[in-house]
Amino acid sequence: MAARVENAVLPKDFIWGFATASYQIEGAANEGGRGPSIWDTFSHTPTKTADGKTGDVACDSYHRWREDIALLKQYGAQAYRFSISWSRVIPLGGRNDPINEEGIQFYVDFVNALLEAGITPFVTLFHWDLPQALHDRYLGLLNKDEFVADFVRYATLLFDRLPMVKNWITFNEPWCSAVLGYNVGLHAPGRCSDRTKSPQGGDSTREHLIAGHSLLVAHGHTVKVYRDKYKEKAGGEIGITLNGDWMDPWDPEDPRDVEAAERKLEFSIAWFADPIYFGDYPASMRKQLGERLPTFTEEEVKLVKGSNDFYGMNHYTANYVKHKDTPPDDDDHLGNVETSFYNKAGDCVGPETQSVWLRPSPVGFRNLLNWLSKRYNYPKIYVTENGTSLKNENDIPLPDVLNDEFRAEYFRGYINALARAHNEDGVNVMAYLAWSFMDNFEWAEGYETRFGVTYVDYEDNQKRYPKLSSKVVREEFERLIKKD
Ligand code: GBH
Repeated sequence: MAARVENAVLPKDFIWGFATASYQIEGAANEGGRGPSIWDTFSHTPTKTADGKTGDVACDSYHRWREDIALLKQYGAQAYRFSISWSRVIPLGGRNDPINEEGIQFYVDFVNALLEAGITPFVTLFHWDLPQALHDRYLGLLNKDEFVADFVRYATLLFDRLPMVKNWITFNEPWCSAVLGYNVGLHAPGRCSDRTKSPQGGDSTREHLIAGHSLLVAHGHTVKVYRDKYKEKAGGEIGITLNGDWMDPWDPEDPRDVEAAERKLEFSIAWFADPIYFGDYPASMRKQLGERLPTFTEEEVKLVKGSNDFYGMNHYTANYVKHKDTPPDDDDHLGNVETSFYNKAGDCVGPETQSVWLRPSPVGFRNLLNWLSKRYNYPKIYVTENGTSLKNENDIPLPDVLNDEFRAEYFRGYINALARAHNEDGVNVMAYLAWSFMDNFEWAEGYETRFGVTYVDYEDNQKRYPKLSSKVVREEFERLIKKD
C-alpha cells in the first residue's frame, strides 16, 4: 500500500466528490415519459443479468434525488458526476423525434439543486444507455452517420437547457460500449458472433471497431459544437472518459512480455486516446487488425484530434500481461496477450474483491497516471471513477455492512497514490470522483456487487445508509488539499 502523504500537497482548486450513472440509479424506467434504452431491453432478456435483475427501480433516485443531494452535502462532496438518460429527454432518441419536457425538467431541477447545495455537477451525456429506438432503427453505434447526427442533436439540446453546467463528459468508457456490447456481448446490446448468445446478429471481428469509431467521431463533432457555440459563454469544459487499468509485464526480463504489456495498454486506452491526442489509432492496433480497423477521414482527424479539454480517467485495478506465441484470433480485443493477477515471480496484484476483474493496486494507479501523462504530454486529468467492491459484502447485514474498512483502505491507498503522482511526478490531476456515491445496479452483475460509499437497502424502500468509506474519502482530501 502506498504510504500516507501527511502534508497538504494538492492545490486549493483540486475538486473531489462522487459519481453515478443514470441507468444504475434512477429507476422509474416507465415514468415521466421516459422511453426504453438498450439496457432496459437487455436486462429484461432472460440470462443476461445476474438473477434477471433490471434497473426498473434501482436506487429510485428519480424520486429520491433531494435526499441524495442532502447526503452528498453531508459527505462534504464538492462535485457530483451523474449521467443523463438520453431516452428520458428524447424518448425515441432521434434528431427529429419529440423532446420530453418532463425529462428535461427533471435534470434542470436536479442541477439547480446541486448548485444551490454548493456541489459542482459533472454531467456525462452517455453512460451506455442508448435509446432502444435508435438500435431498432439503424443499429445504433454501428451506423456512424445516423448515430453522430442524433447524438450531436441530443448533446446540443442539453447544452442549451443546462447552461449552468461547466463540466461535460461526452462518453463514458467507449471501450466498454464497443467491446462489451459488440465483441463479447456481455453488455447491451449483447452482440457477438455466437448466434446462441446473439441470435439477432453480430460480428465479433469487426463491430466493436466500428462502434468505437462512431463514438470517437461523435465525440469530435460534439466538442466542436460546444467549443463553437457554448464554451466561452458558459466558461465550461468538455472531454471524454476512458477506462483503463495498469499493465505490468508477467516477466519483466522478457522483452516480449514488456511489449505485450504496452500493447495491452494501447488496445484498451490508446485505441481512444491516441486519435484524440495524436489523430490516429495506435500502430500496434493497425498492425494486428488491418483493414478491420476503420480509418479516419481528413475531416474526422480535424474533429477528433485535440478534442479533449481534460482527460477523464476511470481506473480500478492492475494486471500482469504475458505475450502469446500463437497468432491473434480475428475476434481478439486484448492485443494477443494473456492477463493474470500473478506474475512470474508469484507476486499477486492484490486481494480479491467481489468483482472478478478487480484487485486493489494503488501503485498501479500512480504508474498509469505517469504513463498517460508522458504519452499525452501532461494533459489535465480528472479521475472520473475509482473505487472497489468487497468480497461478499452483499451477505453482510446492517449495521455491520457499514463498516467497510476494506473499501476505506482502498480509497486511502489510491488517494495517496494520486497525491504522490501530483506532488512528486508532476502529474496534472485536478479532480477525483469516487465510484460510487451509492450501491447501484452493477450491470450484468445486478445488485450482488456493491460499489457504494452509501449502503442501499433494496429490501426496505432503497433506504440509504452512509458507510465508513464515505467519511474516509473526505478525511483524505481534507488533509491533502491546501487551504490557501
Ligand atoms: C465502470 O467500468 C463503469 O463505468 C461503471 O458503470 C461501473 O459500475 C463500474 O465500473 C464498476 O464496475 O472481464 O472483459 O468483462 C469499469 C471498467 C472495464 C471494468 C471492463 C470491468 C470487465 C472486463 N470496466 N471490465 S471483462
